[in-house]
Amino acid sequence: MVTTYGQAHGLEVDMADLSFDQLSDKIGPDTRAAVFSLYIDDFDRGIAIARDLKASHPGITTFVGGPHATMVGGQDVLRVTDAFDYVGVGDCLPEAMPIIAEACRGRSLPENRVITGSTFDARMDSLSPDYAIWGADRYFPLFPVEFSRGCRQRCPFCTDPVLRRGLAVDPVERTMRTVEGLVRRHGPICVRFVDSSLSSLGSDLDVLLDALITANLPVTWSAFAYPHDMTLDLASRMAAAGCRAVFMGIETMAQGVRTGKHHTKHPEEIARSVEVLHANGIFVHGNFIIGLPGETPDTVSETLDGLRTVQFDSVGGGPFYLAPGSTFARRPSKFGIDVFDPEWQLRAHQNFYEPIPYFRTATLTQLEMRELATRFQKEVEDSQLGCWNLSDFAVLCWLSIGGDINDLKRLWSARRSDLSDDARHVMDVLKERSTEASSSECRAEDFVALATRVAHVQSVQQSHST
Ligand code: B12
Ligand code: SF4
Repeated sequence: MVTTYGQAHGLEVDMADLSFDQLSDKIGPDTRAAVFSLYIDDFDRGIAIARDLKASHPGITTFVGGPHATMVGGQDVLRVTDAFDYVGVGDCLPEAMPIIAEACRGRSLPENRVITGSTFDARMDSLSPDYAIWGADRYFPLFPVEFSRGCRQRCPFCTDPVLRRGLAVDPVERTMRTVEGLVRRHGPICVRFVDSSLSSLGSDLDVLLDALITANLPVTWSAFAYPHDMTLDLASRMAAAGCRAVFMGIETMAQGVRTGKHHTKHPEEIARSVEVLHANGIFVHGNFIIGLPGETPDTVSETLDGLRTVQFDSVGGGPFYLAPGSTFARRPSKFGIDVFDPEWQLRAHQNFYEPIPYFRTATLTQLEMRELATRFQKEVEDSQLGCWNLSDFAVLCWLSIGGDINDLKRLWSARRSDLSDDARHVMDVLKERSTEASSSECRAEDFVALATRVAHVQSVQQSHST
């Protein structure tokens, strides 16, 4: 969306995906602005890159926006760092892009360094995303598409319902135009619907599914889904419309753990939803959070026992962390959460990977949550309760190059030492264990070509062995 707005303002835009690209390759003598779109997990790295850039190119104006800046708030981002000249909060591109354009044209800029949108109510952008900036050499032919913004559910650990108030749904014709345009340009494609909970969109989703089924496009897709929504009829229409994988936030299978999710009170919904999805050939990743209020070592065991009765294709997750802006963060004491560091929200991005304890629940410290999360992963792997953390995103990457899901599941769970060098490298990158794909010797298109060869070899080997 940032590049779409930039181009619509007549700017010459180049995009650096820092998983693969070097920012230095994108900075030229005429570069006037660098615009960062960051999440919590890459906020620290974004700050470091922006700071280096400002030191080496003092004439460049830096901007930051995205969900983390929105949740922390503009003034607080400016307290955290001086690496950014301007901070965009919320869905503010219509307001921010004229200022970015002024910076590019070397004109004077406003004194107020925080740019906010006209509303925090959920709204779709008036411009449709322009994917043309992505060449065929970008990465897998997998495209993010937004059909809605906001979330109908209100899980207290999550910031999706807080990022935007309410829910906005794109007109189905516009989403279909986006998908049809991608197919015209790229042929068969994979689409990752980025909606917070696509399955919760009720009649709007029905209309989209009908349109996809009628159009019968060569599109394979995945999405976030909510177990309570999942009926046999919905699963079969999703499959008919091209869905091959879903990501379901289960969080826990134990009673008494605070998720705010319907299926925690009605655990039978979990098995039922996996069953109807499997009956329609849809891959199911179940995601878990270890340490939500009410969690104890016994509830983790209860979840593991539950997992022995429900066959997820993939199980993933990690320790609970208090997220800036979430309902838990707004009223911690109501949920028995004790916060030790009054300024924790300013340090949340630094605490993402190596947390210095900043809170605890009534039942667990953060250290205990991490230990339990490690135990959880080990037990899932040792007892083969599903592939560990094989999300729908990796599944779509694999499908997009003609791979077979069962081959991927086998490679994913194999011992590293049993894999060929090529297969090991591909798995490491898909598992985000390796950043080698980002080295200058390995371009995105080379990595995709390697993954395609590995997928092909697997399917040949499988057909020989059967
Ligand atoms: C789809 C999705 C994913 C997908 C795809 C991610 C991807 N990289 O494409 C997957 C499943 C892979 C994923 C992974 C993760 N995600 Co995620 N994800 C989402 C989700 C549901 C939608 C994101 C999206 O594409 N929205 C549509 C775009 C257009 O909106 P947007 O990015 O917010 O941008 C708008 C504004 O922010 C603004 N804007 C954006 N950039 C800029 C820049 C400037 C300068 C300006 C002015 C404005 C601006 O303009 C846009 C509107 O036009 C959001 C929740 C949500 N509903 O937004 C969570 C969300 C963004 N994810 C989140 C997290 C934590 C993660 C992970 C770190 C989880 C983990 N523990 O590993 C990883 C990190 C992945 C990564 N770094 O790439 C958090 C971020 C919280 C935070 N404080 O940053 C969110 C909010 C969910 C949550 N409640 O926890 N995610
Ligand atoms: S966890 Fe999922 S369903 Fe719950 S509020 Fe967040 S996005 Fe919505």
